[in-house]
Amino acid sequence: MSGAGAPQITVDGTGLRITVVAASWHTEVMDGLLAGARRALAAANVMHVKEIRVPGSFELPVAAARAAERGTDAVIALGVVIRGGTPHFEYVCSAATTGLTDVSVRTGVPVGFGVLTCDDEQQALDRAGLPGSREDKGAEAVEAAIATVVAL
Ligand code: DLZ
Repeated sequence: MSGAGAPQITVDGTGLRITVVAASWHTEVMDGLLAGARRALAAANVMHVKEIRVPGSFELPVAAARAAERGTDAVIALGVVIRGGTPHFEYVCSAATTGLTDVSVRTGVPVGFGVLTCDDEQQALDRAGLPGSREDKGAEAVEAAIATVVAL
């Protein structure tokens, strides 16, 4: 984990089934988030991984809901929303955050929140887990979700 006050956690996901739901907007950043999530899943010894791609972050909650209802130990939601010149940013961010929270609380399936909500592309690249990035939010979402599964 990274950022002020973030805990250092080590997770073991042996035997868990994990579903990654990933949006497709902002290809370079998404490739970094996905690669970070895959690295973290391998490091946690998770063998059963399903990946579902959707068009945008707005579509993440329905994909997460379907995965949770079909049976998975945790969902990792990955997306990138970058502020533009219209209020669209707020609507997509709100739909993704509220929707994913609702799925998690309603189903009891932990959702790792790996959706970047950024003012510009550089902020997203800094957090994408790419070479030169300061942070790896895809990996952090995996660690948080597995830690929550284990805690519950
Ligand atoms: C329409 C749109 C815009 C403008 N920006 C983004 C973005 O930065 N990140 C993202 O994940 N998705 C974006 N979308 C697409 C919406 O999430 C959604 O896919 C469309 O509104 C169609 O439902």
